[in-house]
Amino acid sequence: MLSLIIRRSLRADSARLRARLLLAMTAAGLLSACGDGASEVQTFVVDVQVTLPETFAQSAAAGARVLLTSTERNVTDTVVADAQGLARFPRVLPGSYIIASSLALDPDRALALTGQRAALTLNALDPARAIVTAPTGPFAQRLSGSRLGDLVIKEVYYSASRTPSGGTYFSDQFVEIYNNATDTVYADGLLIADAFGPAGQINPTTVPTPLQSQTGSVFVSSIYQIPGTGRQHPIAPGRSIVIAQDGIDHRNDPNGNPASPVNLASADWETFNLRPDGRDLDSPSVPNLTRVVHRGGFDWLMPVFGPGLVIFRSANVAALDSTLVPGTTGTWVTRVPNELVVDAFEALQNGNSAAYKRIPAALDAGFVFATGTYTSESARRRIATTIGTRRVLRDSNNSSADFEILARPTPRGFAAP
Ligand SMILES: [Ca+2]
Ligand SMILES: [Ca+2]
Repeated sequence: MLSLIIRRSLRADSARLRARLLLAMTAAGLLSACGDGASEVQTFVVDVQVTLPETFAQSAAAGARVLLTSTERNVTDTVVADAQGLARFPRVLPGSYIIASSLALDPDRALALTGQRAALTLNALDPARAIVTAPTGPFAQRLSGSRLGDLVIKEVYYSASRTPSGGTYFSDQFVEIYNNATDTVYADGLLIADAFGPAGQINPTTVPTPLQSQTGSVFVSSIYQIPGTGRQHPIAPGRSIVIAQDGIDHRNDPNGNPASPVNLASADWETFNLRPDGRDLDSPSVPNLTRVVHRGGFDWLMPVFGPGLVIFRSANVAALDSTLVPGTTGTWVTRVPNELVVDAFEALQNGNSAAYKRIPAALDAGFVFATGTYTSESARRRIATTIGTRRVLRDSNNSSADFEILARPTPRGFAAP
């Protein structure tokens, strides 16, 4: 019967391929004489063990589709992996194969495995696997795959601090960006910007931004960018980067505030606004973000009443539209279309400030607020679940639900320093 299978499969092949296969079988010493004079060839049991990415909650890729394709015969067999992620091909002819696996996760299964409710397709490929002797064990296939845009704003310390004598100090503000995905994400080129508009009824004449009605875009004042050529600044799953306004130990630096809650001397980046008067401090130990557009203060200052922030990507940030804010004579903003936004965060002055929202609801349906200004409070994204040691942060595109206000910031961590 086996020889029949061989003959049938060879019939359609060219004489050259047939010669190659027979040569391979001879070399492997696999030919044996048959009673009718035809040759019978040995076949192998081939097992493929499919596993999920290392950062997932389980290892076995149950239900993965495994495709074994003969490169000589251009024939594909498909087997669905069992509950242990094992796919067994019972009769494999000697030859060269492509082994490919795929697994489509629906939102519920993705949630259980990754902590995020979003459909996901995983893949693995072994493009050239020679099988000329009986395998001694299963061939391993490790699936990989990730959604795009899995960087999230993890923490925003905007309220700033009081000095021991009761003065105000805001150079210790920072933003932390976290890789909420299951694969490494590169920060290269990531853009960060602050939404234009007041955070609430700061004074009796304050009105919400007139750009609120344009819900398809975020209108931003200053834009800074993480440098890099594409793969220079990896962020591993469950890790983060800290962007300081000034990358110094604010508690001990002569320019700092002994009552500041943070040491940012080991921040990953700082915003540096080069000015003729040198008023912004350039910490030598912390690399500077690229200043794309700077409108406003002597540094990239977040409103202590509450900022709206976006992180976004654009292949050509210089080409984004700038527009004059209606009702002003010289206030310019840059329009960032919603579809470029990777994540958004909004804090407003207090619980009655909803009318002042600057971030469109499609990107962030809520807002968070501190008890006041210069309180050292920090807004941090809540933890949705923990898989292994990796925290998966809540991301429902609603800062009201996703963030909580902490009494003290927790840069690059989850415990107070
Ligand atoms: Ca700075
Ligand atoms: Ca610096």
